[in-house]
Amino acid sequence: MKKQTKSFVLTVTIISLLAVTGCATVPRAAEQAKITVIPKPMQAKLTNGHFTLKPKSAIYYEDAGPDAAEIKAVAKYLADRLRPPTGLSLPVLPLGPRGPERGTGPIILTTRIKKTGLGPEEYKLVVKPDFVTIRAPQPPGLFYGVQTLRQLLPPQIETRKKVLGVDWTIPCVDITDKPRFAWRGSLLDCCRQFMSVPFVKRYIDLLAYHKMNRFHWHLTDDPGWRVQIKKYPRLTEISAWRNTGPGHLRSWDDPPPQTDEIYGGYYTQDDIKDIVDYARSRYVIVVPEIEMPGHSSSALVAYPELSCTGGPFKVQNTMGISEDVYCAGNEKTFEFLEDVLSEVVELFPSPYIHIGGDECPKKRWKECPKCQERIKTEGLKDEHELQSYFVKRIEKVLLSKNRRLIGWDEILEGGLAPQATVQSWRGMKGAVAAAKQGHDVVASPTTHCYFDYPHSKEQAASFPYWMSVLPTEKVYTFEPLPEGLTAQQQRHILGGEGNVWTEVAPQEEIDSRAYPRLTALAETLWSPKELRNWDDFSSRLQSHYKRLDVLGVDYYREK
Ligand code: TNX
Repeated sequence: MKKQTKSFVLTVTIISLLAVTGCATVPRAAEQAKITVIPKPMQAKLTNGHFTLKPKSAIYYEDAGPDAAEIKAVAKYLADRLRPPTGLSLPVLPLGPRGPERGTGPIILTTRIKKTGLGPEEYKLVVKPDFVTIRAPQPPGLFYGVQTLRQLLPPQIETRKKVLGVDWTIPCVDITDKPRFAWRGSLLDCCRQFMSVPFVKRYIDLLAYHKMNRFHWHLTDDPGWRVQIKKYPRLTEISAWRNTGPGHLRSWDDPPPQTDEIYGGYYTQDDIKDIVDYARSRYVIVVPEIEMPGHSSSALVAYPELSCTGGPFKVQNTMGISEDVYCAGNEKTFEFLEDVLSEVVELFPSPYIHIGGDECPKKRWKECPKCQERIKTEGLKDEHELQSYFVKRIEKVLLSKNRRLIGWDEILEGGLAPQATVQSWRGMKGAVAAAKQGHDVVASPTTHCYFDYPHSKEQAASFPYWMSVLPTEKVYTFEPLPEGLTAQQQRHILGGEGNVWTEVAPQEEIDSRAYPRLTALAETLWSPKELRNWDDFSSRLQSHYKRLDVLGVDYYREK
């Protein structure tokens, strides 16, 4: 402990020395720079001078304490990002008690910072002419400091091959930053459209770039089951494939397709482990969604005995909601789901498992003797209470595996499961109701968070009727904390998500649905509310577009 304090003092002394000498340099053009970082940091000011990456620059990481390996990984991640465009292979070195070697133009990643009151994602970034330091109490903060650093460098830093003729210069800044909300997520629907593994990783990379930390992966739905479950091989042999060509799903009242093409795909358990690891190294938690009791008919195609009618069924090849749902009166349904969830929790370390729960038509349950019998024996009032019974049983399974249940706001109907978290999508009513009952909430109302909706009126003409227009400017007004909650209840609002449903958004159209709206959402979830200013944001966005261009993001171009 004593030794650490000593070396801390020494480092600070060296840093201060460097600072004093460095700041004396003559100001240059780089000082005209503005800080255009998205999401906007909590506090940021430009100081004198600029730092330039040099062939001798090195990245130093804190090599002590339980987080040492993770800090080194963040340092290596930074070196890996810088290498292709700059052509510089910056060495990644342990910081050591003496601090960095003089004259190396060091970038220092350190957890030597007074820890009181600092959250795990908080960081301080100081850029001086002779060095850069990112200080954070924990590795996620260091990672976010690195993301900010990327956005301070010239946009060409995102090129994956060597760029000549660019000064790799950073304006001197003093930044203290932390997120407003802990849950900053985005849903990607890989059921209506299958997305490749590299594409999913890139999606996660872009989330992390905007300091988002939850990837909500929609993996099962009527038009396709996408997760390999070893105990039930027919889910990937049969439920993952449907009779359509690629592209937009047709509407339920359009004529049937005149094609014998088969479309689909699934993620093997190895693919999933690979994606989860990839996300973990970017401080993104993958929250899987396994839909029940509705939006589940693809599973019933393979295992019709889990339905009320016994089938037969076909994997749905239209938009819309199937009336065939898991039978709530059949014990086999619960055995199946428990088996599925047992494999799911092995694949996903996420503390939360999303069980869907939305849009479950009650028609089959009303006509099903087994479901009616269940209603009677359990003393339930109606089919809504039967849904609640269903979700509560599943919550018990998840709790026994040390996981928490999250579901769409329909899980409020008929009574919430005791420890459930609610994802509010039909406006913010569900958020208010859940928080008032002492339950945690993730907010993603259709009004501000549905990135499958059209950006403009012109676009709306060719989109499904239920989708209202959602411009980026409106996303930017999203307020996750609803009115009418006490301070205590407000604490239940964990954050929000931007949802990219894909009935009419195949992989090649995802970028232009998600961006730039996701940049606006990221700022509403990260930055202090007092800093919210559309004019300021949209001028930063103009600079940010140059970065997205280099990253190859095919964002929607506002007219
Ligand atoms: C509603 S949001 C759904 C999704 C659709 C989406 C299309 C939610 C819980 N359910 O199944 O894809 O609308 O906008």
